[in-house]
Amino acid sequence: MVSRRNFLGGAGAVTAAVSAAAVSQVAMAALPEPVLQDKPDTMPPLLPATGRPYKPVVTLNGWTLPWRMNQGVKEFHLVAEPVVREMSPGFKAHLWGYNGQSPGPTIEVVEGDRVRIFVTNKLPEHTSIHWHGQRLPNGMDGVAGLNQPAIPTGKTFVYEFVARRPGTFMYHPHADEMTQMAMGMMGFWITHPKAKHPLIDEVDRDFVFLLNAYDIDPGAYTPKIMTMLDFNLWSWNSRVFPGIDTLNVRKNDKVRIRIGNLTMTNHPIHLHGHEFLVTGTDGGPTPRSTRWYEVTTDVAVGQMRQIEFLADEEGDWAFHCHKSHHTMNAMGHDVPTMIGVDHREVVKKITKLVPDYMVMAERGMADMAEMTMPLPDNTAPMMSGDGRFGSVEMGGMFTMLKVRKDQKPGDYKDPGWFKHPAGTVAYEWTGALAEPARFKAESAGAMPAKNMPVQDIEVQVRKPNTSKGGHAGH
Ligand SMILES: [Cu+2]
Repeated sequence: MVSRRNFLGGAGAVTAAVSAAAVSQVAMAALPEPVLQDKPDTMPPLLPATGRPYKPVVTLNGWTLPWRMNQGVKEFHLVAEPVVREMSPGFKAHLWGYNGQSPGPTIEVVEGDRVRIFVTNKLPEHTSIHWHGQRLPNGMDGVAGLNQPAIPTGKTFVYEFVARRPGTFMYHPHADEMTQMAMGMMGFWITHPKAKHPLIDEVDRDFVFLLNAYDIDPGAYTPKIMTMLDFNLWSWNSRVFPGIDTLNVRKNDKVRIRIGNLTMTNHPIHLHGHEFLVTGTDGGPTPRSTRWYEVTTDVAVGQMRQIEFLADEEGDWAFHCHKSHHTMNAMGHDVPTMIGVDHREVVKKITKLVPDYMVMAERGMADMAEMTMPLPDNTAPMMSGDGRFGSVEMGGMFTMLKVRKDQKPGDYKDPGWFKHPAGTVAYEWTGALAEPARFKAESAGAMPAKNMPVQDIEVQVRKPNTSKGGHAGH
């Protein structure tokens, strides 16, 4: 749950000693109390108690930062600090983040709000925050050395600007950026429209999450910050499947999902069972004439894509990155493809030398999901997660959209597995199998093959193995 921690040391004692009337003045002159989150749960939407009204978003496995109003200014307090993030059940990573978590909390404001953000640096090195996509004074843009001096360890800087245009933005350091983003420092920023906007529709559910990636060796806790492409943990809001919460909606809800990419490669995000429109980018809402239906949209590096659809098909629908290596968790991928290789003779020989020798993946990799081979401590299984019918054989950037007609409006709880109506699940054919017709058709082509070899040639396919432990080039 959200907790409050006093970073000001003796300030609490000071305010207790002065009169009640003076307390609020003293408190308003001080920093807003930083609010911290110690759990990776998806928190319910934070309804605005002060300031102008808006319909809040829900951050997947995250939360929205509370604020205080100070003479018409919306004040937030971000604390950059080392955090322990549970990336999936049983797997904790030592990251850097904001206010107890990585990513940091989502900041939600309204178009036209004057915003003041206090940033306290509790990291072992300097930092800064860049407000990706915002219109603001140049000196508030957060590039250390260019727009401001970096925030030294132990110091607090203040950013202040008016949220000029509605949209979806991100925040992240612009000081030792490679290290600090590889360690998980990032967050989302939503500026809601101040009035009905011709290009921004009202929706029933509004989800947000960031795409991020880490390279953490199995059994280790801290990301390797020098990695450029060979990441082994592909995460949404610093969570990997089965640690990513499901997106639970009511049938016929209009749903918006805002996805920002702060990894170093692109991610084609794919939704099953529905078609969506891309209704916004970091640049703002897209003109209606530019919208067309998709089931996959590529979110490139440093981009935000906002998708919208009508959730009118009940069920548990997969929602994932379409790069198949991004729906797996850490493992050495330095494994040659063994599909179709008959190991029986060679295994007999090897077992004489290495009694424990185990053949991996000669029928594919599906066995890996059920393999009981012990993993090092603090390691997410490469692919796991049980569905209603068995292992889903996934990891990384994968979760589900759960559409239910009896989900209550505003209820974000997981409804459990979908109960399929009778006769609507793929089933085994148990009748006689007819001989495939294609053999008879083969020679009847309009363009008969010429110069074919007299004998059939058999080819053994073996995937090239270009790097050590590699996701090279992904
Ligand atoms: Cu991906």
